[in-house]
Amino acid sequence: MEKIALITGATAGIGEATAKKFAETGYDLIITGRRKERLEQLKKDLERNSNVKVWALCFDVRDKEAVTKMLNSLPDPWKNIGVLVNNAGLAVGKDPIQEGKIDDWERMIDTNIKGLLYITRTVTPWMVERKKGHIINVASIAGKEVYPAGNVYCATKHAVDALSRAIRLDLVEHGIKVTNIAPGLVETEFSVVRFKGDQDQADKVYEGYKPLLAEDIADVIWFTASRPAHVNIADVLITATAQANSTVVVKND
Ligand code: NDP
Ligand code: 8X3
Repeated sequence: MEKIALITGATAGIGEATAKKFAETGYDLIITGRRKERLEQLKKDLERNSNVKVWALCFDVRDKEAVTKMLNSLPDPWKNIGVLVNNAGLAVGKDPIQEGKIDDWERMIDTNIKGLLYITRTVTPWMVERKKGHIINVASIAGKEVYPAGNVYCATKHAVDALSRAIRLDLVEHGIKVTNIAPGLVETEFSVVRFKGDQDQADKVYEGYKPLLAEDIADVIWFTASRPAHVNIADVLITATAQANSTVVVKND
């Protein structure tokens, strides 16, 4: 196997689009997520359409033991991961701090920060050993700025942004690249998850302008991964043309 990418959160949105993009360009893939049926279907589709090998691992990134056990269960050739895309993540709720639900906060902290760390801690020693690899963290514009009622989600993405910079410092001497990807508003299942299944509330986030699509971010992730060995793209902020920052979006209505 020449090129292997591990993509977390590949059952939907940006992760799924990234898996498709990498498969089209000849990467064998390790895809992860909690929804087993979607993972298995994606594995079948990728193998059929792109003639690559796909390993599907179903686990919750918040489960430290599961992360370690599942990744360590990979056969040795599959541990030669060239690109790790730390994408699994979510927002839950959008409440001012005094009304915030502590369970929501814990889900975001456990998924977006701790989950990313569990994955990274398991995979990086394999990269260090080979003196080669690329870690791509999907952070957010919410890791650059804050917005009203974004409090804990923004804090988790600021943590991802800080980790991208810190991990780069730790791994530079081992020849490992680290890229931080900071998307603005992307129409995926993100808002349905954030608003706990309320599709109408989710739809309103993307009304009146053309939001980014998951494929737009997948293209950028792939671009950063496909640069020559001596080039590292450290940080990319991507928004819809209608979005100027976290709080200014020009809508037609
Ligand atoms: P989606 O909800 O469409 O996809 C999220 C993915 O993360 C799913 O595959 C989901 O898989 C996985 N995931 C969530 N929680 C867990 C968990 N505990 N364990 C394992 N996998 C998990 O959202 P997006 O594609 O939009 O989000 C992907 C990343 O992009 C996130 O980190 C998000 O914060 C970030 N982002 C999104 C933006 C947007 O506007 N959409 C903008 C900026 C950043 P499953 O449910 O099967 O476990
Ligand atoms: C997702 C984008 O603006 O909803 O990270 O926080 S935003």
